[in-house]
Amino acid sequence: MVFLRSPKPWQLPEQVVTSEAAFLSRRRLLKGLIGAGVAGVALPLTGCQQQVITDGVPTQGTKGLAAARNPNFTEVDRSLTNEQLAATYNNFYEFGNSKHIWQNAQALPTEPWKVEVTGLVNNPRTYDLDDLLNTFPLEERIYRFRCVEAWAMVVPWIGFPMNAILKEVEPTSQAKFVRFTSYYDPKVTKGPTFPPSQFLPFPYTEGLRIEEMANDLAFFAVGIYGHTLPKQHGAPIRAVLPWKYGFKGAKSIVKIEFVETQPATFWNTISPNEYKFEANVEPDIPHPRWSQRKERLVGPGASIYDWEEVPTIIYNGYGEYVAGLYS
Ligand SMILES: Nc1nc2c(c(=O)[nH]1)N[C@H]1C(S)=C(S)[C@@H](COP(=O)(O)O)O[C@H]1N2
Ligand SMILES: [Mo]
Repeated sequence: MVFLRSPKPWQLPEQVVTSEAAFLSRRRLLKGLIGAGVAGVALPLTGCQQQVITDGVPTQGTKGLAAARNPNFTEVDRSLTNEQLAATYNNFYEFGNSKHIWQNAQALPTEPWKVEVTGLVNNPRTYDLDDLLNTFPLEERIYRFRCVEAWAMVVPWIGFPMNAILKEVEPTSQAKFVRFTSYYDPKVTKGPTFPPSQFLPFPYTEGLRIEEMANDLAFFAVGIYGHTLPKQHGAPIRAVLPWKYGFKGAKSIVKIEFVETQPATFWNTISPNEYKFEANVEPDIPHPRWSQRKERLVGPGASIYDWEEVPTIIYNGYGEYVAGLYS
């Protein structure tokens, strides 16, 4: 069955929300295009009149994953996001700048897959897909998930703590930061039609301080909702950092690199004032274009237009784990 909806303007997420994409179309890209000698480019309108939501769960190609739930992360103060909503409302700029990229993302080739762990480490390693699923004990964790755009979900991830990789590869004392690089092949990850990819700093990269990576909350997810990750969620492995804004959680990671100085990252390169390297969830620090005091929960109803507004919590509710990192 297909639901055709004509939401009222105030219900349109693309208009309420102030997206990461909005900045691109407004400023940097115009500048880029003008710099490239292209004049008078018309910007596409972002508000769409109609949304099509199909009710087949878009998780084709996934396999069941058994994992015990970590008793410390069994529930939070809000209900789990509907799986189908989470799988059809994504940010993955490699496949476009709308939330509705899940079909485009099926082009991502995930087998074979290799993750190279390199840089300032004693034991560099390369993991293939099998290694990622079998080397470390997998566990399930229910985490709050907060995008800088002020929408939020609650998601049951399956994976392992980042600390497990730290123990294997042993960063040297010189290593102060880690950098994650996402899969990028312009023939596959075509990026948004507008702005064109060549104006974006692909491949997508993100980073952390080593102490942040060693924190118990920092997680590599290889699964979600009881199965391997669907491609749109960043198959086969992505970072999950629940006390930070969602953009820190790089998807479809191919490289983990230990470095001495703070690495350049995708959003921070595009707009350093709006997307800080640290990017902790902090209600009192507004994004330059909107407040962060409240967030909109996606679901738990049947459609993305059932938004419930709730107050944003410092460190997304994980202060007992991470506040010490920032004192
Ligand atoms: N490679 C890559 N990783 C990415 C992004 C992206 O565009 N490319 N978007 C980020 C943002 S802004 C968010 S909010 C989350 C969204 O994850 P989800 O689609 O699985 O909910 O992925 C993050 N990781
Ligand atoms: Mo985001």
